[in-house]
Amino acid sequence: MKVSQIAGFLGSGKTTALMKIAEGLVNKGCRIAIVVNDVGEISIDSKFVEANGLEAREIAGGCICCQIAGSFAETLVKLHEVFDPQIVIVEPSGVAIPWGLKRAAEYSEAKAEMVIEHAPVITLVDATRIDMLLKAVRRLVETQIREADVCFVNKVDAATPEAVAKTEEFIASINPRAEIAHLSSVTGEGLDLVYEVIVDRISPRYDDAVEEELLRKQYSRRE
Ligand SMILES: Nc1nc2c(ncn2[C@@H]2O[C@H](COP(=O)(O)OP(=O)(O)O)[C@@H](O)[C@H]2O)c(=O)[nH]1
Ligand SMILES: [Mg+2]
Repeated sequence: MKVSQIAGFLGSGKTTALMKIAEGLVNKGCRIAIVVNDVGEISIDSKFVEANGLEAREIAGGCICCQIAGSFAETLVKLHEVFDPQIVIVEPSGVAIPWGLKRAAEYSEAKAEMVIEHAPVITLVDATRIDMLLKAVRRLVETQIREADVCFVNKVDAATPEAVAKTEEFIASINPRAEIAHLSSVTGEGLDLVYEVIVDRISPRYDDAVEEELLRKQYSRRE
């Protein structure tokens, strides 16, 4: 089972993008599950399904959407047993750290006969609020960018070219190895790349040494 995480600060457009991505992948024939913090946020025609303690909504066309029940690993095990998705797309809480979530996902292997694979970690950065992000929650956004494989400058339909450029520069300064692209859930720009990243690419498994290095970088920078 492949786990794909879409990180980003609160309000950066994760839920909106996730729904578009799930719809697009379902149309391509993928069996998808979505895990979010709050199913109530999602307004979509759906019917509730409850199985094995997993409270979920089935969204038209073979996509299930659920809230984390118990631990994240337990939720993955239940999804595997109940729905057997090829790809689980996760919207972590706005303050989650991507590498920690990788490890949490791998814990599920001890609880069921399954192997977890990771899609590249995607981080969305809201270009329309880049000034606020840099001022108010810079450290957190830096961490999400540093741990990303692909960063999307999001809401490019509504941001000024200056804000888009500033967002790109910020991302490149924090994580020079990340691929940077544009995304808009309104116009659909960038969605094809998201599909490719999630379906065709793989990101390394959790590794203590890598996390140590990320932490070292984080805490050796200016205070
Ligand atoms: N203009 C524009 N607005 C967006 C886009 N994606 C999301 N939004 C809006 O941004 C707000 C926060 O989106 P949401 O998906 O709930 O963010 P989350 O907190 O990261 O899940 C909502 O009002 C969305 O309608 C986008 O691509 N363009
Ligand atoms: Mg959300």
